[in-house]
Amino acid sequence: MKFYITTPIYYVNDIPHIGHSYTTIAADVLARWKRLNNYDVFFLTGTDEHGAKIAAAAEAKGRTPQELCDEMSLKFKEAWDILNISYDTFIRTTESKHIKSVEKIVQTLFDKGLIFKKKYEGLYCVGCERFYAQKDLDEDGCCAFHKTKPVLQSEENYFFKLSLFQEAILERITNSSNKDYIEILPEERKNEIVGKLKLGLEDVSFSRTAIEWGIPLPFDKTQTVYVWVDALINYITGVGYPDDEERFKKYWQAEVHLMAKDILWFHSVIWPAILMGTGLATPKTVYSHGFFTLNGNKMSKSLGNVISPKELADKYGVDAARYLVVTLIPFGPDGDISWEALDLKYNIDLANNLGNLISRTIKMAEKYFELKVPDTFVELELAKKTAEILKENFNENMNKLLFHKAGEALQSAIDIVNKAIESDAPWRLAKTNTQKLAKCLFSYLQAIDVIAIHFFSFMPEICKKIWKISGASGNIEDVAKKYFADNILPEKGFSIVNSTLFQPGVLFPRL
Ligand code: ME8
Repeated sequence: MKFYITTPIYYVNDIPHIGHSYTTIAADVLARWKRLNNYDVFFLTGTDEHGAKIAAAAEAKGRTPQELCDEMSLKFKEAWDILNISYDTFIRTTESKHIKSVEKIVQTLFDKGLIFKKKYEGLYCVGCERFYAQKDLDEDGCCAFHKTKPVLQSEENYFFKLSLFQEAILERITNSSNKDYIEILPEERKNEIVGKLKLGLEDVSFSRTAIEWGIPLPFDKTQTVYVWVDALINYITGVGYPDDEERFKKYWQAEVHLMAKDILWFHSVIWPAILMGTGLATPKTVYSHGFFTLNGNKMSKSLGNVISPKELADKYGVDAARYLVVTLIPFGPDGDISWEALDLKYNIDLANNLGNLISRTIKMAEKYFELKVPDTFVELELAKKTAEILKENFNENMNKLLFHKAGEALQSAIDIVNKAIESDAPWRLAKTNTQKLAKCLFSYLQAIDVIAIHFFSFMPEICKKIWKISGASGNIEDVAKKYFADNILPEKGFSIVNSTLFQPGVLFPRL
């Protein structure tokens, strides 16, 4: 089965920060989880490079827009390399294949009579790259996301007959038995979208006359395609539209479009309408997580409180940073984060809980078994118990993108093994019952492997190391794929008896 997941494509006027990292890590964790579950995954991310905002940012830096795009898209790529993001394609909207894709969609809509010319006057927020009605602004007349006043713009533009799709979109997002059902999650955000949709849909401007930095309309080169239309189409270009028919047929529609709530409207209303107008399938799920603040403040370059992916990786290590960022606050609602909260979670979950489990198990092997996997009766009770709790509390939460809950399940699995060690009291068994001691060590190693298999999507490189500790055979990804397909532990556990335990060093140095 295939699974197509996307992140938003990020604007290149900003440097990659923890907000972009949050969505991208979440998408990566899900992509890796689905791969382990034997899905044929396609994972797309990239950069959004046209529009007034980018042109203005380039001008402010004395660069051409293309120079800025080249430089900044590289910064996003570097950030995703640092965070070990396993995307299949990184798309840029200035690529010729994307331009071709946009031209084809816009021309199709035009040919179908869904695009018409109209004079329009409205309040435009450059930060959001969209028009607002007065009623959508706060009491000072500012947009909620940028706290700036949109400016009055008057143009003759090409409009898309969005209003024609109101009923059809409402049907698709509210009727779960419709074969083209679009699931919008979380539920509360879906309700907001439904409420707004019921108030009516106005036709929307799809082109700009004053903005040169964009893709010219194929049927009127004096205007450029509205940047949001250009951007949304990336999701089909990324899987081969229009030239690579085979790939497109295989991967489109998207199983999950992931983003924050700021851009949910575009993804759950405008994008489906474009697709329906063109005659293409709509996405299956549109998932918007919350917006987070840093110590109660909005993150911004001017406040100087932006956390970069590199800072995160330097402080905690790449894998720990990935786990912490995506599990710190519940996935869905808004939340507040801080270095203090990240440090605390690092110490509790990783340095103390997981780190301690690993180091005490290795010490035990070293002290009593010359660092060898004991050759003993296979003892899998503890591994089975660990697997059971994960099956109940981890898998479903991962599939529902409730990463914080999946993280809790991992921690309780680790707790079970740590508690088993305490109640077995190996230091006492060493004096009284060395056979049982051998069985105990063997069983801890198998349980640790079960944990590593489940932790893998969050911390791939660390889990590869953990996998080696117990002398487990094969590579962790292949074994995990088999484990999730068969849903059963290998008869003799994962370790090869008598192999020497790998010592990974301190995995999570205490802060
Ligand atoms: O909107 N909390 O790009 P963008 C959580 N180019 N998520 C955050 C965040 C925060 N504080 N800050 C950023 C655009 N994000 C368009 C998208 S898609 C066809 C076009 C994440 O660079 C979150 O995913 O402004 C949010 O939706 C996205 O960055 C906005 O990125």
